[in-house]
Amino acid sequence: VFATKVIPELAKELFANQQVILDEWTGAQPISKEQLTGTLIQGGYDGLLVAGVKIDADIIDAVKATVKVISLLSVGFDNIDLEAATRAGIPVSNTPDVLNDATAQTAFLLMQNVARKAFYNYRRIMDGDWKSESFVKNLGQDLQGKTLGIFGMGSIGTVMAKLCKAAFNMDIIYHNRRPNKAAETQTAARYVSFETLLRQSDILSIHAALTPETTRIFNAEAFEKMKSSAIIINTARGKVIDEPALITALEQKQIWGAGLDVTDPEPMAPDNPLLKMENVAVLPHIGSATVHTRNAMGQLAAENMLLGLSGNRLKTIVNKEVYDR
Ligand code: 8YV
Repeated sequence: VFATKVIPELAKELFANQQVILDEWTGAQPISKEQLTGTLIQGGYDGLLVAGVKIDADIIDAVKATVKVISLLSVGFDNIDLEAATRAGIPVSNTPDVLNDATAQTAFLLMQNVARKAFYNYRRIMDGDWKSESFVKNLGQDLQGKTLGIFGMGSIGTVMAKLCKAAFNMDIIYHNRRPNKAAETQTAARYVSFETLLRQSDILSIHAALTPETTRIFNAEAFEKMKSSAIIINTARGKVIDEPALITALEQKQIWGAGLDVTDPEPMAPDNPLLKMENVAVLPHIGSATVHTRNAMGQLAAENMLLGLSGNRLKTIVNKEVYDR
Protein backbone atom coordinates (compact mmCIF):
# COMPACT_ATOMS: atom_id res chain seq x y z
CA VAL A 1 0.00 0.00 0.00
CA PHE A 2 1.29 3.44 -0.83
CA ALA A 3 0.16 6.35 1.38
CA THR A 4 0.47 10.11 1.09
CA LYS A 5 0.69 12.56 4.01
CA VAL A 6 0.48 11.64 7.67
CA ILE A 7 -1.19 8.38 8.51
CA PRO A 8 -2.38 8.02 12.12
CA GLU A 9 -0.63 5.38 14.21
CA LEU A 10 -3.91 3.54 14.53
CA ALA A 11 -4.09 2.95 10.79
CA LYS A 12 -0.51 1.67 10.80
CA GLU A 13 -1.38 -0.77 13.59
CA LEU A 14 -4.40 -2.03 11.71
CA PHE A 15 -2.31 -2.61 8.62
CA ALA A 16 0.48 -4.24 10.65
CA ASN A 17 -1.98 -6.77 12.11
CA GLN A 18 -3.02 -7.66 8.60
CA GLN A 19 0.58 -7.89 7.39
CA VAL A 20 0.15 -5.09 4.90
CA ILE A 21 3.38 -3.31 4.00
CA LEU A 22 2.88 0.42 4.12
CA ASP A 23 5.18 2.75 2.18
CA GLU A 24 4.65 6.30 3.27
CA TRP A 25 5.52 9.51 1.49
CA THR A 26 7.95 11.13 3.94
CA GLY A 27 9.26 14.04 1.84
CA ALA A 28 9.15 17.45 3.49
CA GLN A 29 7.55 18.99 0.40
CA PRO A 30 4.18 17.90 -0.97
CA ILE A 31 4.63 15.08 -3.47
CA SER A 32 4.63 16.25 -7.11
CA LYS A 33 2.67 14.48 -9.85
CA GLU A 34 5.91 13.26 -11.44
CA GLN A 35 7.29 11.95 -8.14
CA LEU A 36 3.98 10.29 -7.33
CA THR A 37 3.60 8.65 -10.73
CA GLY A 38 7.24 7.47 -10.72
CA THR A 39 6.98 6.07 -7.19
CA LEU A 40 3.71 4.32 -7.92
CA ILE A 41 4.86 2.73 -11.18
CA GLN A 42 8.05 1.49 -9.53
CA GLY A 43 6.28 0.19 -6.41
CA GLY A 44 3.62 -1.90 -8.13
CA TYR A 45 1.24 -1.17 -5.24
CA ASP A 46 -2.02 -3.01 -4.51
CA GLY A 47 -3.69 -0.07 -2.81
CA LEU A 48 -3.42 3.70 -2.43
CA LEU A 49 -4.25 5.51 0.80
CA VAL A 50 -4.61 9.15 -0.17
CA ALA A 51 -4.95 12.33 1.91
CA GLY A 52 -5.70 15.36 -0.23
CA VAL A 53 -3.22 14.63 -3.04
CA LYS A 54 -4.55 14.93 -6.60
CA ILE A 55 -5.11 11.58 -8.32
CA ASP A 56 -5.96 12.30 -11.95
CA ALA A 57 -6.71 10.04 -14.94
CA ASP A 58 -2.99 9.80 -15.90
CA ILE A 59 -2.05 8.50 -12.45
CA ILE A 60 -4.95 6.05 -12.45
CA ASP A 61 -3.89 4.78 -15.89
CA ALA A 62 -0.33 4.38 -14.63
CA VAL A 63 -1.35 2.23 -11.64
CA LYS A 64 -4.46 0.37 -12.78
CA ALA A 65 -2.60 -2.85 -13.55
CA THR A 66 -1.92 -3.48 -9.85
CA VAL A 67 -4.09 -1.16 -7.72
CA LYS A 68 -7.25 -2.86 -6.38
CA VAL A 69 -8.51 -0.06 -4.12
CA ILE A 70 -8.08 3.65 -3.46
CA SER A 71 -8.98 4.67 0.09
CA LEU A 72 -9.24 8.43 0.66
CA LEU A 73 -8.46 9.86 4.09
CA SER A 74 -11.01 12.67 3.62
CA VAL A 75 -14.73 13.12 3.20
CA GLY A 76 -14.14 15.25 0.08
CA PHE A 77 -13.30 13.37 -3.11
CA ASP A 78 -12.82 16.28 -5.51
CA ASN A 79 -9.08 15.39 -5.64
CA ILE A 80 -9.70 12.15 -7.53
CA ASP A 81 -10.91 11.55 -11.08
CA LEU A 82 -13.75 9.21 -10.10
CA GLU A 83 -14.78 8.46 -13.70
CA ALA A 84 -11.26 7.31 -14.51
CA ALA A 85 -11.19 5.13 -11.38
CA THR A 86 -14.57 3.60 -12.25
CA ARG A 87 -13.46 2.99 -15.87
CA ALA A 88 -10.36 1.25 -14.51
CA GLY A 89 -12.56 -0.87 -12.21
CA ILE A 90 -11.01 0.55 -9.03
CA PRO A 91 -13.35 1.10 -6.04
CA VAL A 92 -12.78 4.37 -4.15
CA SER A 93 -13.87 5.16 -0.57
CA ASN A 94 -13.93 8.29 1.61
CA THR A 95 -14.34 8.99 5.35
CA PRO A 96 -17.77 10.57 5.87
CA ASP A 97 -19.51 11.34 9.20
CA VAL A 98 -16.56 10.69 11.53
CA LEU A 99 -15.40 14.29 10.96
CA ASN A 100 -18.79 16.03 11.17
CA ASP A 101 -18.35 17.42 14.69
CA ALA A 102 -14.74 18.58 14.31
CA THR A 103 -15.43 20.32 10.99
CA ALA A 104 -18.68 22.01 12.11
CA GLN A 105 -16.92 23.14 15.30
CA THR A 106 -14.22 24.75 13.14
CA ALA A 107 -16.92 26.68 11.26
CA PHE A 108 -18.43 27.70 14.60
CA LEU A 109 -15.11 28.91 15.99
CA LEU A 110 -14.36 30.89 12.82
CA MET A 111 -17.80 32.52 13.02
CA GLN A 112 -17.25 33.68 16.61
CA ASN A 113 -13.69 34.67 15.84
CA VAL A 114 -14.71 36.93 12.94
CA ALA A 115 -17.73 38.37 14.77
CA ARG A 116 -15.46 39.51 17.64
CA LYS A 117 -12.34 40.16 15.50
CA ALA A 118 -10.37 37.80 17.75
CA PHE A 119 -7.44 37.13 15.40
CA TYR A 120 -7.13 40.83 14.61
CA ASN A 121 -7.07 41.78 18.29
CA TYR A 122 -4.56 39.01 19.00
CA ARG A 123 -2.32 40.32 16.21
CA ARG A 124 -2.48 43.79 17.82
CA ILE A 125 -1.31 42.39 21.15
CA MET A 126 1.52 40.51 19.44
CA ASP A 127 2.53 43.79 17.77
CA GLY A 128 2.78 45.42 21.21
CA ASP A 129 -0.34 47.47 20.58
CA TRP A 130 -2.58 46.69 23.55
CA LYS A 131 -4.26 50.04 23.89
CA SER A 132 -3.40 52.50 21.13
CA GLU A 133 -6.87 52.01 19.73
CA SER A 134 -10.00 52.50 21.82
CA PHE A 135 -12.07 49.35 21.50
CA VAL A 136 -15.20 51.38 20.86
CA LYS A 137 -13.72 52.25 17.45
CA ASN A 138 -13.52 48.63 16.56
CA LEU A 139 -16.62 46.83 17.75
CA GLY A 140 -17.68 43.34 16.79
CA GLN A 141 -21.08 41.83 16.10
CA ASP A 142 -23.57 39.95 18.23
CA LEU A 143 -24.70 36.57 16.98
CA GLN A 144 -27.81 36.11 19.13
CA GLY A 145 -30.96 35.60 17.05
CA LYS A 146 -29.23 36.12 13.69
CA THR A 147 -30.11 34.27 10.50
CA LEU A 148 -27.70 31.46 9.64
CA GLY A 149 -27.60 30.42 5.98
CA ILE A 150 -26.14 27.00 5.24
CA PHE A 151 -24.94 26.32 1.71
CA GLY A 152 -24.84 22.52 1.51
CA MET A 153 -27.04 21.11 4.30
CA GLY A 154 -25.49 17.67 4.62
CA SER A 155 -24.22 16.03 7.77
CA ILE A 156 -21.61 18.72 8.58
CA GLY A 157 -23.99 21.59 7.80
CA THR A 158 -26.60 20.00 10.07
CA VAL A 159 -24.16 19.96 13.03
CA MET A 160 -23.27 23.63 12.38
CA ALA A 161 -26.99 24.51 12.29
CA LYS A 162 -27.57 22.68 15.60
CA LEU A 163 -24.61 24.42 17.27
CA CYS A 164 -25.81 27.86 16.13
CA LYS A 165 -29.37 27.15 17.21
CA ALA A 166 -28.31 25.92 20.65
CA ALA A 167 -25.75 28.67 21.31
CA PHE A 168 -27.39 31.72 19.68
CA ASN A 169 -30.98 30.70 18.95
CA MET A 170 -30.36 31.44 15.27
CA ASP A 171 -32.99 31.18 12.57
CA ILE A 172 -31.73 28.66 9.99
CA ILE A 173 -32.19 28.79 6.21
CA TYR A 174 -30.36 26.61 3.69
CA HIS A 175 -29.83 25.90 0.03
CA ASN A 176 -29.06 22.47 -1.45
CA ARG A 177 -29.50 20.61 -4.70
CA ARG A 178 -32.38 18.81 -2.98
CA PRO A 179 -34.21 19.67 0.26
CA ASN A 180 -32.91 17.77 3.30
CA LYS A 181 -36.04 16.84 5.29
CA ALA A 182 -34.08 15.22 8.15
CA ALA A 183 -32.09 18.43 8.69
CA GLU A 184 -35.31 20.47 8.57
CA THR A 185 -36.78 18.31 11.34
CA GLN A 186 -33.65 18.49 13.48
CA THR A 187 -32.91 22.21 13.16
CA ALA A 188 -36.17 23.83 12.01
CA ALA A 189 -34.22 24.96 8.93
CA ARG A 190 -36.13 26.29 5.92
CA TYR A 191 -35.19 25.52 2.32
CA VAL A 192 -34.66 28.67 0.23
CA SER A 193 -33.32 29.53 -3.24
CA PHE A 194 -29.65 30.43 -3.62
CA GLU A 195 -30.67 34.04 -4.21
CA THR A 196 -32.69 34.18 -0.96
CA LEU A 197 -29.84 32.52 0.92
CA LEU A 198 -27.52 35.30 -0.27
CA ARG A 199 -29.95 38.10 0.51
CA GLN A 200 -31.15 36.95 3.95
CA SER A 201 -28.14 35.34 5.66
CA ASP A 202 -26.35 37.22 8.44
CA ILE A 203 -23.91 34.35 8.64
CA LEU A 204 -23.43 32.22 5.51
CA SER A 205 -21.59 28.98 6.18
CA ILE A 206 -20.39 26.81 3.27
CA HIS A 207 -20.54 23.02 3.68
CA ALA A 208 -20.99 21.90 0.05
CA ALA A 209 -18.78 19.56 -1.94
CA LEU A 210 -16.63 21.06 -4.70
CA THR A 211 -18.26 20.17 -8.03
CA PRO A 212 -18.42 21.94 -11.41
CA GLU A 213 -21.72 23.54 -10.20
CA THR A 214 -20.30 24.85 -6.92
CA THR A 215 -16.93 26.02 -8.28
CA ARG A 216 -16.63 29.79 -7.61
CA ILE A 217 -20.39 30.03 -7.04
CA PHE A 218 -19.59 32.70 -4.45
CA ASN A 219 -18.42 35.29 -6.99
CA ALA A 220 -18.75 39.07 -7.45
CA GLU A 221 -22.40 38.74 -8.46
CA ALA A 222 -23.18 36.70 -5.35
CA PHE A 223 -21.37 39.08 -2.97
CA GLU A 224 -23.36 42.01 -4.39
CA LYS A 225 -26.56 40.32 -3.21
CA MET A 226 -25.35 39.75 0.35
CA LYS A 227 -25.96 42.03 3.35
CA SER A 228 -23.22 44.55 4.10
CA SER A 229 -23.23 43.12 7.65
CA ALA A 230 -22.86 39.49 6.48
CA ILE A 231 -20.10 37.10 7.53
CA ILE A 232 -19.12 34.26 5.19
CA ILE A 233 -17.55 31.09 6.60
CA ASN A 234 -15.89 28.38 4.51
CA THR A 235 -14.75 25.02 5.87
CA ALA A 236 -15.53 23.11 2.65
CA ARG A 237 -13.21 23.81 -0.29
CA GLY A 238 -11.44 27.06 -1.21
CA LYS A 239 -12.53 26.94 -4.84
CA VAL A 240 -16.22 27.33 -3.91
CA ILE A 241 -15.32 31.02 -3.40
CA ASP A 242 -13.88 33.28 -6.09
CA GLU A 243 -11.13 34.59 -3.80
CA PRO A 244 -10.21 37.80 -5.69
CA ALA A 245 -13.94 38.68 -5.72
CA LEU A 246 -14.10 38.03 -1.95
CA ILE A 247 -11.14 40.37 -1.38
CA THR A 248 -12.89 43.10 -3.41
CA ALA A 249 -16.22 42.55 -1.61
CA LEU A 250 -14.48 42.91 1.78
CA GLU A 251 -12.44 45.94 0.68
CA GLN A 252 -15.56 47.64 -0.67
CA LYS A 253 -17.53 46.66 2.46
CA GLN A 254 -20.13 44.80 0.40
CA ILE A 255 -19.91 42.14 3.11
CA TRP A 256 -18.61 42.50 6.67
CA GLY A 257 -16.26 39.60 7.29
CA ALA A 258 -14.95 36.15 6.37
CA GLY A 259 -13.67 33.07 8.20
CA LEU A 260 -11.77 30.61 6.03
CA ASP A 261 -10.37 27.20 6.93
CA VAL A 262 -9.90 26.46 3.22
CA THR A 263 -8.38 28.74 0.59
CA ASP A 264 -7.56 28.76 -3.11
CA PRO A 265 -4.74 27.90 -3.44
CA GLU A 266 -3.55 26.12 -0.31
CA PRO A 267 -1.29 27.16 1.22
CA MET A 268 -2.40 30.78 0.99
CA ALA A 269 0.37 33.16 -0.10
CA PRO A 270 1.78 34.96 2.98
CA ASP A 271 1.19 38.36 1.31
CA ASN A 272 -2.51 37.67 0.64
CA PRO A 273 -4.44 40.84 1.68
CA LEU A 274 -6.99 38.67 3.54
CA LEU A 275 -4.36 37.97 6.20
CA LYS A 276 -4.19 41.68 7.09
CA MET A 277 -7.92 42.39 7.30
CA GLU A 278 -9.54 43.11 10.67
CA ASN A 279 -12.71 41.13 9.96
CA VAL A 280 -11.05 38.07 8.49
CA ALA A 281 -9.82 34.90 10.21
CA VAL A 282 -7.85 32.29 8.26
CA LEU A 283 -6.88 28.79 9.40
CA PRO A 284 -4.65 26.33 7.51
CA HIS A 285 -7.29 23.65 6.73
CA ILE A 286 -7.58 22.16 10.23
CA GLY A 287 -11.28 21.22 10.07
CA SER A 288 -10.69 17.54 10.87
CA ALA A 289 -7.48 18.06 12.83
CA THR A 290 -8.26 16.61 16.25
CA VAL A 291 -6.74 13.42 17.69
CA HIS A 292 -10.11 11.69 18.01
CA THR A 293 -11.28 12.63 14.52
CA ARG A 294 -8.04 11.81 12.67
CA ASN A 295 -7.94 8.43 14.46
CA ALA A 296 -11.52 7.72 13.45
CA MET A 297 -10.75 8.74 9.86
CA GLY A 298 -7.61 6.58 9.88
CA GLN A 299 -9.54 3.59 11.21
CA LEU A 300 -12.27 3.92 8.57
CA ALA A 301 -9.74 4.47 5.76
CA ALA A 302 -7.76 1.42 6.91
CA GLU A 303 -10.93 -0.68 7.11
CA ASN A 304 -11.85 0.28 3.55
CA MET A 305 -8.33 -0.49 2.36
CA LEU A 306 -8.35 -3.96 3.92
CA LEU A 307 -11.80 -4.70 2.48
CA GLY A 308 -10.60 -3.62 -0.98
CA LEU A 309 -7.38 -5.62 -0.81
CA SER A 310 -9.35 -8.76 0.01
CA GLY A 311 -11.81 -8.10 -2.84
CA ASN A 312 -14.73 -7.18 -0.57
CA ARG A 313 -17.18 -4.31 -0.95
CA LEU A 314 -15.89 -1.08 0.58
CA LYS A 315 -17.78 0.26 3.60
CA THR A 316 -18.05 3.89 2.42
CA ILE A 317 -17.65 3.62 -1.34
CA VAL A 318 -18.04 6.74 -3.52
CA ASN A 319 -18.19 5.03 -6.94
CA LYS A 320 -20.54 2.12 -6.35
CA GLU A 321 -21.14 1.88 -10.15
CA VAL A 322 -17.79 0.10 -10.20
CA TYR A 323 -19.55 -3.00 -8.84
CA ASP A 324 -22.13 -2.95 -11.65
CA ARG A 325 -19.49 -3.39 -14.28
C1 8YV B 1 -8.41 16.96 5.21
C2 8YV B 1 -10.78 17.36 4.36
O1 8YV B 1 -7.90 18.04 4.61
O2 8YV B 1 -11.99 15.39 4.78
C3 8YV B 1 -11.80 16.32 4.01
O3 8YV B 1 -12.43 16.43 2.94
O4 8YV B 1 -10.70 18.35 3.71
C4 8YV B 1 -9.87 17.20 5.56
O5 8YV B 1 -10.30 16.23 6.41
C5 8YV B 1 -8.16 15.76 4.35
O6 8YV B 1 -8.49 14.65 5.05
C6 8YV B 1 -6.71 15.63 3.92
O7 8YV B 1 -5.94 15.09 4.96
